[in-house]
Amino acid sequence: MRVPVFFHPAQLAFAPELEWFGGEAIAHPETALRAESIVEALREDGSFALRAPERVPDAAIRALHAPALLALYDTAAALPAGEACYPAVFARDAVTAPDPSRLANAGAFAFDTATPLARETRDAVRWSAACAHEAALAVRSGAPLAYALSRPPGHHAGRASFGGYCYVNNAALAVRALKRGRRVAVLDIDVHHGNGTQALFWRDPRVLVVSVHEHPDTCFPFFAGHPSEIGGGAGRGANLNVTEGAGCDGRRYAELLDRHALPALRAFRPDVLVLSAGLDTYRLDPVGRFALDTGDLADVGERIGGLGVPVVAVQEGGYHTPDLGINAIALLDGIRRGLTRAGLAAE
Ligand code: OKP
Ligand code: ZN
Repeated sequence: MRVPVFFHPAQLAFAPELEWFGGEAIAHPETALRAESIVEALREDGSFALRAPERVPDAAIRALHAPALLALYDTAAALPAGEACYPAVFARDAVTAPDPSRLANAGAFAFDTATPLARETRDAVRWSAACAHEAALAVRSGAPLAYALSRPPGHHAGRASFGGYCYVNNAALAVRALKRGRRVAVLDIDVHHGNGTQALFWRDPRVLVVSVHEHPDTCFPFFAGHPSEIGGGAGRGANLNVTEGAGCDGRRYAELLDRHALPALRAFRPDVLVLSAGLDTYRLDPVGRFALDTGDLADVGERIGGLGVPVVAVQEGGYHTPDLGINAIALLDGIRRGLTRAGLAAE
């Protein structure tokens, strides 16, 4: 089976230059080149069917995100070329509603200074979301595996919040496209906790969210991702955070999957899995501090495919550009092998 892959060139037009972190400006790790290098590797490989997605319906995005957040992206679309807005004022105790027609109010929606707004942001994130939406539709129509080359990433974006290079929650959009009549589980293997996804399904007992990541005591996003966060209200018990310290290698990671993440997923008996497929657990990643190698990522994929549940893989982080292509292929091939072994004709 050729794995359907969704990507749109308009995702490349947004290219933030800088990230502000801890009072310093660094070159922004979330580059357009990330996606380009994955596209190139998948093309060369030949076992992937690359396509541009259809436009994602506005209603699908509006079901997920607050109107004011989307209005803020519209406001940013009127910025002059080359200008970027970095939120710097975070009015946490404001007594009036933030005004999304004023970029000076962006700090009411942002939770960091790493995630700028520019005129190209809105369209790029819409197409990034469209990839996830379309990959979900492909799996809904029977594909055992589909891959959304989403960029910018999405798992940190909440209903009315953006941050961690994320603006629209692509994986959550895929969940919503699949949810009717199906049990959907999310597995987030990005090295950072998917706080946006966790928040969006916090009270939802019908969507299990599992995230494996570096512990928030030492890693972005710092304020969420602790093992004590298990969901709220009716959703209590439908959220699982599995954490490890910096330096976690492939062996230890496999243990975390086998002992914690996979048993929880199996017990939930999902009809479909949305995989937040971050590649920043890689040993050379400049942002993450885990130590998986390319073979480990293939092994992670095989374990996930071994669940025997169709997978919508949505790209999240991963910043060591030279190896992103081989790592994406390792993960996807691993999933394909695992699915085949589990009896889903994926190869
Ligand atoms: C986004 B995703 C780096 C500081 C951390 C924010 C990290 C966002 C990660 N020097 N900056 O989950 O890959
Ligand atoms: Zn990450």
